[in-house]
Amino acid sequence: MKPNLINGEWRDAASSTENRNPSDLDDLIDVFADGTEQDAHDAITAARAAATAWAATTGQQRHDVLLAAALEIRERQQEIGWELAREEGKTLAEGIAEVGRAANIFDFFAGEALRLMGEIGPSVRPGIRVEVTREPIGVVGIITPWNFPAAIPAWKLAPALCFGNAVVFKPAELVPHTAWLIVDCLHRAGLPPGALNLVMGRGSIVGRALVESPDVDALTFTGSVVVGRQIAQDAAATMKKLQLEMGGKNPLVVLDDADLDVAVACAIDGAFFSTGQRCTASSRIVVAEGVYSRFVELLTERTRHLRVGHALEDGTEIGPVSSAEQLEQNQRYLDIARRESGNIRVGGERVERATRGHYMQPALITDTTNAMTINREEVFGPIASVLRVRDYDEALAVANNTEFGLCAGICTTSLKHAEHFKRHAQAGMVMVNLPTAGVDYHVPFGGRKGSSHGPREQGRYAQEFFTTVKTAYTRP
Ligand code: UN1
Repeated sequence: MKPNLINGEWRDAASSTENRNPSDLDDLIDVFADGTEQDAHDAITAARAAATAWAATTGQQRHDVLLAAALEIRERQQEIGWELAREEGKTLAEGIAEVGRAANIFDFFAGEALRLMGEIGPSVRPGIRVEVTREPIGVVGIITPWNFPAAIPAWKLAPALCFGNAVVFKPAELVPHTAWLIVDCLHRAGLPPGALNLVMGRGSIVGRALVESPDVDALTFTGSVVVGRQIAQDAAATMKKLQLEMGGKNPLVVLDDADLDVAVACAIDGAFFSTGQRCTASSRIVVAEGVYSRFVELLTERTRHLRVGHALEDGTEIGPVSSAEQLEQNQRYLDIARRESGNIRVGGERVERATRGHYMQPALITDTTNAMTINREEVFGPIASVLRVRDYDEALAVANNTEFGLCAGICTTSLKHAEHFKRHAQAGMVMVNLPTAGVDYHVPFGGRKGSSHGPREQGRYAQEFFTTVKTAYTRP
């Protein structure tokens, strides 16, 4: 059994959960401890006890720990990337790239531990000096999703620790293996006992304990809208600081003047890579009528030939869906789309491969309107729909007509439309002639409307959530 890490010690649990490879259900990766409510409370207590000393370390000490972890993760990039792809089902190339990204994030935040600066200025009153400084918040709870088992933990753990917070980390039930490997690297990099605790287990037990505990000062969560909303409600009782990253229903606009090769490549990557299991996925492809037939034809052909297979096999472009539940959900959304008179132009069927896995062919749905369920709710699978519009103005209106606001993309060669779209897309991130998914790690990440709540993640902006500001007045 892979144990939890509580107060610097690896602790087994009374029960454990099997973790299987979604490309090959006969491949048992390992069994992982099911954290109990008591484990969660012990981890929170340990974090609380460790927080003061960890906050008092120098930036250099925190830098050194994070850099050591970054170096080990980078050195083991192939191995951990392989394990990630085995566990989550994204392709080996995607798994390896994601682990490289995680290493870069730890490296970046190692530096941020040294770069944290305050402000100093005169008071409005004579003879008084004002200082504005940032301090750790205390104990941070981290709850991560299954679709980026290395990168999302990295971009929450690294800033939490680099700014001097103690952490209790609960990874998604589906992907404890990658989380465990990363925590193991951090643990051996020299963190004091209690500064980082790992409690694997159920959201309804471990997650809930983190949300409800008055000893957790801040909670950062990436996951579904339903769970995010529930967390916001439940966390209100203790008024903890919250950062929630939830769904997307991201539009990719294709205008008449787009370079169609670029547009098709953006749509394929944005909609289907990582098996479409990204909150940044391009799930609504909004196409101007002048180019509609040609674009849809090209996209259909490219989608038809995407090679679905075992994540670890050479030549696989699209790995399996990560779980049976997710596969069911994808199929349910296809049924709804059919009922609402969408046309499944290509794909959508479950397929079999040499090993038992959750395979499905990516689906492209045409003849959809923005009012259909398929264009309102996040599916989180390899399913994209196409919406036909007259021109740019209608495209922008359709793009913004959603409860979400994470990313918005546009493919155009018109500077005027690109600039207008960057300014008027109601989204936290805008991409021009690029897929909506796949972002840098040194700049802010996050959305608007129903997609996000609280300060941005990543880059310099991460300090907004992971520190608290103090204003000090001095009469010398
Ligand atoms: C990316 O597109 O590179 O859950 C990152 C997600 C996002 C991360 C996307 N929080 O899909």
